[in-house]
Amino acid sequence: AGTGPVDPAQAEAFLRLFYAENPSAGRLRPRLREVEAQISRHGTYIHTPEELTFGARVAWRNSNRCIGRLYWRSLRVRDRRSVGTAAGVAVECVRHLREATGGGRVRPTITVFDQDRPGRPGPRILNEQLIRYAGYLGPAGELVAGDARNAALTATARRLGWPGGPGTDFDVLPLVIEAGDRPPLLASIPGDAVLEVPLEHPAYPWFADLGLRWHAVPAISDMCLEIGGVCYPCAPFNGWYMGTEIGARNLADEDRYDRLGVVAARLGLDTSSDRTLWKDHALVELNVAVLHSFTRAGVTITDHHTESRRFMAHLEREERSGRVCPADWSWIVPPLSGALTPVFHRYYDDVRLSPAFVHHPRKPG
Ligand code: HEM
Ligand code: NRG
Repeated sequence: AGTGPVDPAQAEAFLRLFYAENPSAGRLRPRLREVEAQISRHGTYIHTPEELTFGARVAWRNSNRCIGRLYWRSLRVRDRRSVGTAAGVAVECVRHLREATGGGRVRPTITVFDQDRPGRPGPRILNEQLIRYAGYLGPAGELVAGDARNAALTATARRLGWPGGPGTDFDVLPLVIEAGDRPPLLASIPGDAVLEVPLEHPAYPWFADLGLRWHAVPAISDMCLEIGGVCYPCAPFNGWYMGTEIGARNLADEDRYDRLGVVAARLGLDTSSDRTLWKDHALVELNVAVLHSFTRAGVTITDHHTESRRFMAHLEREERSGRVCPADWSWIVPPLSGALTPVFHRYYDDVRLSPAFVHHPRKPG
């Protein structure tokens, strides 16, 4: 991948996989010759729309860290390979969000933009996800508001001319998009393209006063989609959330929103010692609030028990299809009640398969 020439062996391995799993696609040989010719002439080749769709779905199937892979065949693939400008990427990302959000009925979706070519990289989105909350730092580098995880991106956006948001804990950052040799483009996302859920608790009316909320759609935008040696550096994808991602990590981690303390205080828990398990208690109530609020708002979300069972079904189905299902235990096991879920009680084959989503080296800034 990258911006060097495509390795013909990787192209061939992908085409063999494509024709093996898509018997109605016709004959491998002529396509193989065509692709070899394209590579020797241009250093890269162009996937057919069918190859692209299959490649993106299999990249999901091959995501070792993802527990949500049961529905990999249903991924919607938006082929926007003709879009290579930063402004074009911005427009299509907003459309992606609207279509994928579905008014709360979240649809797993990927938009694929222009590919890397030798000496000519495709566009890139610097944001880790399409929707990210700003993290504002004070003079001593301390967090003043928002999500500390996004402090660097917030600073980058400021440097590029973003005036900053209102300064709440949940200001949505603009997209920062690179294409060609131009300086990165800042593109704000219209508010009506960002569905959010204010959090409340089914039993504690005070919970709503904490002012917590989260966005409906997790859309990872900084991973490269690699198919048959071709790298698509700009290919944002989304599914829906598993509640623990928000309740047991984003809002609970000490270097994120760090809210277990306030929740415990409002619950009246004894926080004088770790051994009272006040953190554990607060964590459960926070996760109850996340699942309850998304459900009440009509926004798709899954819980870790359901998703673990689905993943076990996925493993079985993959085995029956004669495939290994690669998985990374440390990412698959949920960060809450791990041993209560079936995915905890076994080991996995953590091999790297292709097509794949890969983290490309982050540029400084
Ligand atoms: C990671 C769930 C859809 C690709 C994860 C993680 C969870 C998850 C819980 C671990 C995240 C973390 O610990 O930070 C789900 C659910 C989905 C879904 C419930 C609902 C449909 C998708 C889709 C794709 C995908 C549609 C791609 C087409 C990935 C990848 C990772 C991942 C590449 C690893 C991200 C990284 O390395 O940072 N998923 N996922 N997932 N998922 Fe999924
Ligand atoms: N933990 C991250 C999101 C990572 C991917 N999770 C998904 N992906 N559910 C967070 O924002 O909390 N997905 O494509 O659905």
